[in-house]
Amino acid sequence: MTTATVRAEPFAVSFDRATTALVVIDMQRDFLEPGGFGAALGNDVSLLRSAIAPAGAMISVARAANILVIHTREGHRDDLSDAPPHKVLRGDPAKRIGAAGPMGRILVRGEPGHDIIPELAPILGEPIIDKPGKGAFFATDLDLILRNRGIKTLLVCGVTTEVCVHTTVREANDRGYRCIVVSDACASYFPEFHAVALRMVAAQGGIFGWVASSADLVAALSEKAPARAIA
Ligand code: C5J
Repeated sequence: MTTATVRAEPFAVSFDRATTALVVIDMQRDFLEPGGFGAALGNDVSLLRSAIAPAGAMISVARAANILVIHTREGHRDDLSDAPPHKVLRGDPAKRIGAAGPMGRILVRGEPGHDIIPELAPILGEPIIDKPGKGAFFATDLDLILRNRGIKTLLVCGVTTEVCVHTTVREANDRGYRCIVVSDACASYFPEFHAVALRMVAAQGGIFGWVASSADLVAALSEKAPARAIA
C-alpha cells in the first residue's frame, strides 16, 4: 500500500507516495544567512530559521519513503540577462542583485550565497531547479521533470511562504498538481504574512490545496512503504 493519509486543513488528504514529490523552495544562504539578498532588502533573516528543522525532517522522511525530493534556487545568470530590470533596480544600489556582498554577488548563480544552506544540502539524484522568478514553474523545466515521473501531488515547503512558496503553489494548481503546504517547514520575514498565506491556501474549501504540519506528514510517511518500482 503506497497511500498515506494526513490530517490537514481544510480536511484530511490522502496521496500516493509513488506519485508525490517534495519540493523545497529556495532554502538558500541568500535568504537565510546575513549578507544575502534577504538581508539586503532589510529583512531579519533569523525569522526564516524556524523552517530549517521541519524542512530537514521532511527531506529525511521523503528520502526514506522513496519520495522524489526537488530543490529550487532563485537566482540569475552572471550577466543578469534573465533578471527583469525592475527587479535589479530595486533597493540600495550597493546591495542590489548582482552587487558584491559577503557571500559573493547577490542572487547570482554560482556564488556562495546562491547555494542551498548546508543543513538541507541536496544529495545525488535530487533535481535542483534554478529559477529566475518567484514561481518554480516559470522559465524552468520543473513541469517536464514532474510529468516525466508521473507526479501528481506536491508537498511544498521553503521560503518565503507568501512569495516563492505561494507563487509556486498557484502555478502548480493551474498545471493540475495537488499541493500540500507544510506549514512549519515554511517561513516568512513577516510572521503575519506567513499565517495569512497558509490560511489562503486552505480557505474556500482548499482553493490552492491543503496545509499540514511536518509532524503529521512525518508520521503519515513513516509507515512502511515498498521501494519505488524501476521502470
Ligand atoms: C523572495 C523567495 N522573497 N524565495 N524570494 O524574494 O520567496
